[in-house]
Amino acid sequence: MPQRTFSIVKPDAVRAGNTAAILAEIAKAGFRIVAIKKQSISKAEAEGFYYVHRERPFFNDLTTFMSSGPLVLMVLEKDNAIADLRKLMGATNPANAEEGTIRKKFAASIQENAIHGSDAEDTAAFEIGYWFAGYELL
Ligand code: FUP
Repeated sequence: MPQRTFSIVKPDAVRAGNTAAILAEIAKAGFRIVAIKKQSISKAEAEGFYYVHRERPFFNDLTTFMSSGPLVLMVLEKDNAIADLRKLMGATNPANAEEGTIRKKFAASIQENAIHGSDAEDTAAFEIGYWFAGYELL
């Protein structure tokens, strides 16, 4: 059975005009797009999404950034999707990201780091359900 994961092209990457290039990297790596939508999100929606990080010092800046402009929400599918997307993304801080990863190519900083990907099966299920209704998963 293929696995599903949740991903975001973050506002920095959308603003910089890198959406299509990032989608191309995702397609080249063999992911199927189950659902995709470009929209802006509110600060409150960002806070709910990043609820696990609510006690972290970067929570306010992170949720302000995530609600600063349009982003692209996606559900992606392939065998081993969660781990494979994390590998394709590269390290959270682009300074530590490996050559060839999306963050190495497109991210500017640890906060404005171009892409999100779920880190485990339970977070993927929460994140998919947070942004998409069942009937949108095709
Ligand atoms: P990742 O799973 O690689 O996206 O990283 P984390 O779950 O650790 O962090 C989630 C988001 O919080 C990161 F994408 C960016 C932001 N963050 C900061 O802004 N500063 C930090 O020091 C750590 C994370």
